[in-house]
Amino acid sequence: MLIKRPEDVRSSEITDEKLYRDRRQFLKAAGLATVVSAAGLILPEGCASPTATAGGTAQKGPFDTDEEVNPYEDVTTYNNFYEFGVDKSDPGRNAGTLRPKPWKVKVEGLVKNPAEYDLDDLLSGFTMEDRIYRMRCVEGWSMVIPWHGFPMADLIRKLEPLPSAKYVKMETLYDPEQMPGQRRSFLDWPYVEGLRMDEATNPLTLMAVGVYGKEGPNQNGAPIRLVTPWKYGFKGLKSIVNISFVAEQPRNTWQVQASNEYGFFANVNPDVDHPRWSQARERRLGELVKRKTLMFNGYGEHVAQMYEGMDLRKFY
Ligand SMILES: Nc1nc2c(c(=O)[nH]1)N[C@H]1C(S)=C(S)[C@@H](COP(=O)(O)O)O[C@H]1N2
Ligand SMILES: [Mo]
Repeated sequence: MLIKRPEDVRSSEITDEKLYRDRRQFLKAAGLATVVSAAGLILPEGCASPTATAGGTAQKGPFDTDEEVNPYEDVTTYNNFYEFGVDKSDPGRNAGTLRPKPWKVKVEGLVKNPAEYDLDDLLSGFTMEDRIYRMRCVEGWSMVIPWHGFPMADLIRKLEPLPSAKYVKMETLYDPEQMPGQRRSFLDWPYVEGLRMDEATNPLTLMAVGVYGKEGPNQNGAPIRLVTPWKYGFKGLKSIVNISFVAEQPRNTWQVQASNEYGFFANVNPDVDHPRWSQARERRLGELVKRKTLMFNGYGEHVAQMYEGMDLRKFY
């Protein structure tokens, strides 16, 4: 498969990315644990405490993979975001029409604090972290992405769902003017996804506001998107405008589209094939030889307990 690479990635971004990777490589080679600051600087552990720097720093967390991070160019030019076209290169070229600021998020349903929030207000008080996650798309490709965001559990704690809330349902913006792909109705817009409450509050689950230590870009789901690294990529809905707490399991977009091919849970599982292709292997972007796909994408120690007693062949 050939990957199209548009020429329009700004050189300053490429430089940022190169610096970021080179520092990581250097520190890895030197055998040093790393501390990633909000500004993208990496210092040997011990040189900075979490409160030492303006803007804050975050220690390399227990969830970060040590695998090589994909370049900024991969992360921002090989995307799935059908609201901007179905080719992997479309979102990077077309997502400029999205206006991520100002942004409103409506919170509704079984929750103590329903309201239409200005995103800045909703996020006030949250500390952004950088987390390096392995990501796996149902189509068979994978990437390692440094996300910039905060645990979804923090947001849920702030919103205070009622005990009757069992699931959280989320929706992407519907605005064909900003998202021209929505003028064609091959998907049932807006894109919808959901998580069971324990999944939403799992420490791995992130609300990302950007990649590579800063906000944006649009093609990755600005200004706020979901990241669940043990699930196939389609669970990670982008550009969220609605969060509702519900009692029943919601129908997500791909279930509506093809319920024989896509389930609600979408946990990465090398033993359960997609009806049209195997899920046993994956192609990491930038590599030629395929890798074996890991159960729960390698995150079993953090998430497997949530599915104990469930038949994961039935609940795919
Ligand atoms: N709104 C919306 N969210 C979406 C999609 C989409 O088409 N629309 N594609 C999903 C799929 S299939 C994948 S693999 C990931 C890709 O995220 P990335 O481009 O940031 O790597 O976004 C997911 N979120
Ligand atoms: Mo995907």
